[in-house]
Amino acid sequence: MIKTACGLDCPDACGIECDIDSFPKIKADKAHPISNGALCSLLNREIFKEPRITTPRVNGKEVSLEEALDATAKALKEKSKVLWRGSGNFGVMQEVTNLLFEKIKGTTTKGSLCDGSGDAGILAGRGVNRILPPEQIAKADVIVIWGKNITVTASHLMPYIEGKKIVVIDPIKTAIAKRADIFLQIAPRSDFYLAIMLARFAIMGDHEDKEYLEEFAPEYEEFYDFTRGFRIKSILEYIGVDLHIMGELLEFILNKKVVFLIGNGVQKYSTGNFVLHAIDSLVATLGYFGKEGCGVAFLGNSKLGFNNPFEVKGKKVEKATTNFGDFDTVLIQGGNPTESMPNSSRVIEELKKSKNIIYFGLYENRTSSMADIVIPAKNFFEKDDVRLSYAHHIVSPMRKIIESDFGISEYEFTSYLFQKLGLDELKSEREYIEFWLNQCTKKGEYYISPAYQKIPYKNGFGEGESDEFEFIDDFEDYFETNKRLTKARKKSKKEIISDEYWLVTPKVNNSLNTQFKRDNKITIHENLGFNNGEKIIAYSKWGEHEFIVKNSSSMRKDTVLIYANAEGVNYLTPSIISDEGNNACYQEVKLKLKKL
Ligand SMILES: Nc1nc2c(c(=O)[nH]1)N[C@H]1C(S)=C(S)[C@@H](COP(=O)(O)OP(=O)(O)OC[C@H]3O[C@@H](n4cnc5c(=O)[nH]c(N)nc54)[C@H](O)[C@@H]3O)O[C@H]1N2
Ligand SMILES: Nc1nc2c(c(=O)[nH]1)N[C@H]1C(S)=C(S)[C@@H](COP(=O)(O)OP(=O)(O)OC[C@H]3O[C@@H](n4cnc5c(=O)[nH]c(N)nc54)[C@H](O)[C@@H]3O)O[C@H]1N2
Ligand code: SF4
Ligand SMILES: [Mo]
Repeated sequence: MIKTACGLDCPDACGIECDIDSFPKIKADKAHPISNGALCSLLNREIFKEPRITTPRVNGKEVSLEEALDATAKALKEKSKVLWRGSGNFGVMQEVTNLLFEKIKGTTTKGSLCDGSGDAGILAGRGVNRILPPEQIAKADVIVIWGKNITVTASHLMPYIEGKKIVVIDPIKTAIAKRADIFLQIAPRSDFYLAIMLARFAIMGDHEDKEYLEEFAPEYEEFYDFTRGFRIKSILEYIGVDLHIMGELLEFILNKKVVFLIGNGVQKYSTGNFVLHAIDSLVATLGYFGKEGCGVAFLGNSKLGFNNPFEVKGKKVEKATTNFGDFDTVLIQGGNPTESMPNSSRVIEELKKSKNIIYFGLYENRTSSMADIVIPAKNFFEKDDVRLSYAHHIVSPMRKIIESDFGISEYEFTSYLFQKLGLDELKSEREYIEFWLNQCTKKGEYYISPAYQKIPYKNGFGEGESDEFEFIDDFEDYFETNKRLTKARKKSKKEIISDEYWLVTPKVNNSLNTQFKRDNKITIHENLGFNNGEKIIAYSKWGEHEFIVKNSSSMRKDTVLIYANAEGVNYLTPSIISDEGNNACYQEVKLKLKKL
């Protein structure tokens, strides 16, 4: 029996037990503090059903691995080259290819398709983005699940919230919303205002934690002034809630142990950083940082506290809006940018301009179909690695379970190209893996991240825990009608245009981003006049695509849902970057729908 961990980009980072003789039958590692006895359907089923790329290709012709790698070496000698890495595998050894790009003076990327704006908002307030340990979630009385589809995207957190009072804030009536004590089905992209209003009402009612604030966040009066710069009535209308429910919600979370589980949903906007900063400012006002059973759990920084041997300097371009056409050679590793990046038609046009597209991955997809060179990768059962998590502090060795007779690991790939291009020797794979693990503490058979703190922010904020919390004091938003919501700006009567719909694009059960099962559905409010199963065109100023209608009573009338794995969804999304954090803004768009 060998223990390893799931490498998919998922916060749970479950432990796995494998018996080499019965592989691919695998089991959850029952002793692992997070996997609590069960894996999800992706590991139980989907991953083993998915056809792999087994043979390398150059210009459409099947070749040997050596020929494909030699063609890669030649392409990497071009003047300009970029490495665009996705998050198909969350192991730390994915990043070893950075060392290659450093040596050949290539470009890498900065920013994120995922959580960059939220992270920036957290850094603005707390100075450092620490993970709230799940055991603190377990000690809370009330859990506020805010823009996080926990039953789908972090199912192993479910036991931690069992039996607690639940508040859900989401434009969609999700499975967890159906079980919530309070559910606010707010308008998409209104979370900033909700957080600001809650903080304002809390201070108005004298509910701020003065003792805490004096010590850890003394600028709270300025923050109160900031919250008063927004118009209550028009904001509540915009969010789609009334005063009564705001009062009820506040009552529900006062003087208790409260954990806020914040998901990606709130920050897929240009203003995503402001949203997390506003939520954190609300939480600080209530004195809910640094206390047992309290705090905010967003997607944490899994590499916090580690020395990363793969961190390189050099030129970097925005990951979410990379202009592939600026480069002679594009190496795409562990990602599917023609489908996962926003504004697909732009991405495809840009890629067409590049001379050499190299795709290094496991599965065929639209990106592999465009590639000049295709290199099959090994999956995480076929190579050694180390798995960190963005939701807890367990660090798991990922162990090679089977010897695969095709494909190449990222370490072997880098090592081959180092040799071929006459670069210095790499350290051995084992040395890198040990370097990561040796930075951890050991607890029984598991490793714990060096960033682990039982109660984060207990002694204060910032890296050295000696800083104060910085409240939000600034907000800029140029999208849509939001301008009318600040007092300083002219009031306009313009209402939200009724035949334009907010797009929400959450994750779904049987896929992991664009890996595994895909669909082409659009879920809409049942009274919009479309029939179940009907084909429609959804379009935005960025592009259009055809989808199949699914009517649902879980939707708001002003919102449509297309899952993040849906084929074509990113033809509709904008290639813009968040105000801070260099993040993609998938939901900063309104759609129109037309019958076919
Ligand atoms: N509309 C919309 N789009 C979104 C999102 C959204 O919410 N809405 N979410 C965004 C988010 S949060 C994320 S994280 C991104 C993810 O987007 P990407 O990072 O592009 O990830 P995937 O689409 O899952 O593609 C991963 C690919 O990695 C390859 N792969 C898997 N394992 C390995 C390995 O071990 N080695 C190598 N070399 N390759 C491997 C597989 O072939 C797979 O096709 O998508 C973003 N796209
Ligand atoms: N099964 C499965 N699990 C996954 C993934 C997957 O593809 N499949 N992907 C993994 C990855 S890469 C990531 S980043 C995480 C992300 O996991 P989550 O953080 O849960 O993110 P999402 O699923 O994108 O969206 C979460 C919720 O936000 C809501 N939402 C959308 N817009 C808004 C808004 O404006 N305000 C509010 N309050 N809510 C809003 C959506 O309706 C949805 O319920 O999941 C990971 N886990
Ligand atoms: S995808 Fe997530 S929930 Fe499923 S086995 Fe992997 S880590 Fe666990
Ligand atoms: Mo993500």
